[in-house]
Amino acid sequence: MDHIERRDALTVKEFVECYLEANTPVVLGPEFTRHWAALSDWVTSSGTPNFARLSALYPDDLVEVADCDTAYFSDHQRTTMRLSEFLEKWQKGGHRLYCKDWHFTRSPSEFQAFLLLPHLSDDWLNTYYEGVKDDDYKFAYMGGEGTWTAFHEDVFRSYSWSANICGSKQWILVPPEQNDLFTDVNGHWVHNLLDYDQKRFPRLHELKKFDVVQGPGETMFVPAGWWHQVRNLEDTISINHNWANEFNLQAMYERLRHDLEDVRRALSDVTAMDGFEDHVQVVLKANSGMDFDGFFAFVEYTAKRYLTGSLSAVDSYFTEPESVRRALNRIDNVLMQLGNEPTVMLISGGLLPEKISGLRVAIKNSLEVE
Ligand SMILES: O=C(O)CCC(=O)C(=O)O
Ligand SMILES: [Fe+2]
Repeated sequence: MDHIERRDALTVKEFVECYLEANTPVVLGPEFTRHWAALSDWVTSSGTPNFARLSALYPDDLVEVADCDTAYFSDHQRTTMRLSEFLEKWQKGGHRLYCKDWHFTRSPSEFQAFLLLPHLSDDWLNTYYEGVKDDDYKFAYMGGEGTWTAFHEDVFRSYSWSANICGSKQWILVPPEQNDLFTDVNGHWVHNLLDYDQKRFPRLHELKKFDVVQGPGETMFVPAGWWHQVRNLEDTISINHNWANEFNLQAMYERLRHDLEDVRRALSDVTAMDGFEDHVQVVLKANSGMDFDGFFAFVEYTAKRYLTGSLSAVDSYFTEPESVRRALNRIDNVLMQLGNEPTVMLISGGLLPEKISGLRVAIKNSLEVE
């Protein structure tokens, strides 16, 4: 692969085979989002943000705003304010303020800004978080020229998709398995690929990476484990989701296993304490947003949706018998690995192994019937 492909037309099956299975980025052309209400409603006829309309639609939404000139650990310093206040500051200019991770679909506004593309509809992560935790990974981002997101990998090794409502973004996308090149001796990764200390990251110039400019209406698909850095080239609004499904479930699990080892290493001087393994799980949840119990709950919720046929919100490709079998087999495979993980016997009062084997029996029965 020597460049990131752009596709103007693509069936769901093609998307699955060429990009999801292959864990390869792609930019979907503006045709895919042409009917989205946000493209006409959040934007003026000249293609700039419609500040008045946004303020009127979402008057009291609270948003997190990053100051892109002030680094804060691996992110930028953030404050919370009303959306209308952010929009005023943005119009005034002066600071590189970036409204990030705005959960606009949870706003009291009923406005239907977008329609989930069928290609991106097999979303286990948001289905679980919305169904069980009254939360989601569905966001809008808004900021002027020069606002940017530091180099990172997405939460839980999820996918992301990000569609520009107006404006354009420069993406630097880095294929997996290159962490050694961008991590310093203390295990900290580089903040800005375009401006860094060569002594701290002496091999960073060897990094294989892709540079892509994403225009208005285009949607970027970011595969699992691809690190990225993003910069707005003009006043830009985007809608994005983190999401996951059978194609990155294994990657999610491996990520959690890897994080578990990191926590265990960090706590190695208290290994002998009572309840050590449960303690590791508490720290894992604080660091990574999920522990093993949580991962099992996510997998169990998803498996039960398949077993009870509750898949109504997804494109029909994903509910074909072959797709369902594939998903259940992948779930079963990860459950097998989870069940073989020694820590699983020692945490959560020892209840997980039985739950895992019960679910595996239900999956096996269902696969045999079909
Ligand atoms: O648009 C941005 O600034 C960041 C987007 C991002 O990191 C993502 O969609 O995963
Ligand atoms: Fe990201």
